[in-house]
Amino acid sequence: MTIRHPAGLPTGLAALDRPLVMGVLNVTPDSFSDGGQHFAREQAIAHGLRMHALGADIVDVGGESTRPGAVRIDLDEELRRALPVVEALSQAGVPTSIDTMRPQVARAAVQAGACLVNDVSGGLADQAMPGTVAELGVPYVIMHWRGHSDRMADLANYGDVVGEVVAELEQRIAAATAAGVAPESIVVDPGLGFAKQAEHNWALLRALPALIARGYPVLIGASRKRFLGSLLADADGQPRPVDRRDAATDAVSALAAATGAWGVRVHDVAGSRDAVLVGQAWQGTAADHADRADRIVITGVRAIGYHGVFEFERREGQEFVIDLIVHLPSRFAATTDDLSDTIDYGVVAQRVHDVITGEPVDLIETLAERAAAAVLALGAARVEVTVHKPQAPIPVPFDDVAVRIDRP
Ligand code: PMM
Repeated sequence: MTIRHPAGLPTGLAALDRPLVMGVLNVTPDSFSDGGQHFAREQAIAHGLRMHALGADIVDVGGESTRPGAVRIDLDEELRRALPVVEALSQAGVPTSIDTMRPQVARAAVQAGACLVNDVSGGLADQAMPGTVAELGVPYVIMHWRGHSDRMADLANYGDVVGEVVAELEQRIAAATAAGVAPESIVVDPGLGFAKQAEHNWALLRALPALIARGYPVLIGASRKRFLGSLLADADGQPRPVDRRDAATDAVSALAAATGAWGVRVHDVAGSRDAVLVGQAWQGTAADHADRADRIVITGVRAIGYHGVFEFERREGQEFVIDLIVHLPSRFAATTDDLSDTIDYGVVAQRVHDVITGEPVDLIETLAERAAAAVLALGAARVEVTVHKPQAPIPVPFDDVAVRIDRP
């Protein structure tokens, strides 16, 4: 089961083979769920450490509230709130991300130890953000966003919410890559609750397989949001209070993990940590997702080789034929039309041809293993190799004999 992590993630996190749990740490007086609770610096640091101990893989530090209706704070205030917390947690060995729309905050936070930039505006709030992230070389979460919190309720107008959100995310991805962000370092987030009504959030969650299938790691931020409160409304129609939405959040985390999400951004870290493991075990969809990878198929790469256990095989040689299914690590080339985003099939065929004509071995298993290693070395995520030996010394009539392997 493989999770595709964004490039640039610290090795400790990139080694995880399960969806990541990102703990929410709002160093704000007014965020909708935890606003005010961790506003004092020492409290915020203590809460970050606690979330890490409970299983947060990353603690997402934000100094500016994005709750519906929130008004912006100035740059200095955002820096004053977020930076010391990022710095203290990073020094304590807790991986942190910075939740900001401002490139200046992103830069200072990464310099203080943050390992990822979470930009809820996906680069729309400040055009300098993607270029800054490109320079910083850290993963970049591009969230779907239409405007600042004071006006986002008015922007929740969609004909086809899934189509529009995906198209708008693609535009932000294009802007980010044009500014130098590596496509491999991008994570996308549908931005639940940001210029979205409850029905829009549910439509996006139902469409999660399609979003994941576009090839970018996907982050989901449903935690304690209003659409869960209205789903769980009481008999009088009163929404479930914010502090009693964690079980519903955990359910979203499990389902997101089962669908193949890269990570969940949550307040209740312990619950979601369990939930993502359940979701992953339930479906094994990371493997399904890998099964949907784009592939290059090459059949019939042939050459004379001198492989075999018999002396005459080593002396006279015979034809070996190799078929390949090369699973690509991403689907980028299908969108970018750029050869550098895929593996050149001419190079693949040449390397495999070289294996056939190369150093003799006894077994076609060994030949298949060498061909697989050569293809994996070109950056394939997985390769299926079939080596045929149609003139093998088999003492009865036969059409073909072959060995098929699947690596890694
Ligand atoms: N939601 C909030 C803030 N930052 N970042 C990402 N990537 N995705 C989200 O859904 C998201 C976010 C707002 O809610 P909060 O009060 O939980 O921080």
